[in-house]
Amino acid sequence: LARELKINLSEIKGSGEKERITRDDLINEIKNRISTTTDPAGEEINFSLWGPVDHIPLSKVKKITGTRMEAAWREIPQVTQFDKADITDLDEYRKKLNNEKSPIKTTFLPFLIIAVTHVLREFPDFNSSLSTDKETLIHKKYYHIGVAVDTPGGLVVPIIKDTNKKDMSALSMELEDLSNRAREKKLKPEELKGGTFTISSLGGIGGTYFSPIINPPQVAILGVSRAKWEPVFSKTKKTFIPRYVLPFSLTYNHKVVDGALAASFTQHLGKVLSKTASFK
Ligand code: CAO
Repeated sequence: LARELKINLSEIKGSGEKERITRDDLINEIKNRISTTTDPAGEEINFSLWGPVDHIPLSKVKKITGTRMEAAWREIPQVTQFDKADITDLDEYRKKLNNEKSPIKTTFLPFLIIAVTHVLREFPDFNSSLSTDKETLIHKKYYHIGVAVDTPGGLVVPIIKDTNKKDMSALSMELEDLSNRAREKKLKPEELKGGTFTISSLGGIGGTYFSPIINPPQVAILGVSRAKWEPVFSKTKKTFIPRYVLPFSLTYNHKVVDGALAASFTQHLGKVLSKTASFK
């Protein structure tokens, strides 16, 4: 039978006496090959037929995130608006803050949180949720910003509450504390609830633009990539000048927000980030 079906017996592990390959072993192998080539109803594919594999169980966090992301992807009509901010002055200011013997290092995230909170106050639709019957938009009068933190166990999003009431150093300290505890799996359940908007920053790693997925019941999320020096044309100087430019993306629920409003949001965010006065 093996010869007729061109099956190499050395690839089959025998279950019979002294590991002999039985007729049943051969039939099981044939069934396995049929199911892997046709995969009719999402049946498990036997990848080891084509080479060695390892099976690594998904962490609890990865499984929960995966289920939530899958639901968000299926249920929300989401669009991503890409934009850039000139953060040359902001970067100078950040370096100055870090040189002034500040007890804690300031990264870009606290600036982003302040800028986003400022823009959310002017564009309340982005700080909202849809009611379950999808007929009412619930504007939230509080600003609780979730920050995506990459941990060995998977992605965790602790919430910084009342960001409109906190200054740069308070935000820096809270951010450091929350991201450390997220990595040590020491966050309390209530520290992961009640977020009104999320920031996902991959700027420390690299890349130019990505499309983050909305974290329901929120209606928008900001994805931040790595700033780079770029030649920008100056109308007044009539020449290109080097500017430090931050690429960012805003994914929004198109049931709640239209493209024109999303583009206004990102333009406004770009302006806020370009002025150091926004942070003093
Ligand atoms: N452009 C250029 N440099 C940037 C930057 C940006 N947008 N963002 C951060 N950096 C720099 C920082 O300034 C720092 O450099 P210096 O040491 O020279 O100052 C360095 O990159 C590392 O920053 P960081 O990433 O550790 O710090 P952060 O405050 O920006 O971010 C945190 C903290 C918790 C958000 C981050 O560690 C993290 O976990 N990011 C991953 C989030 C994620 O996985 N999102 C994807 C979700 S979808 O799967």
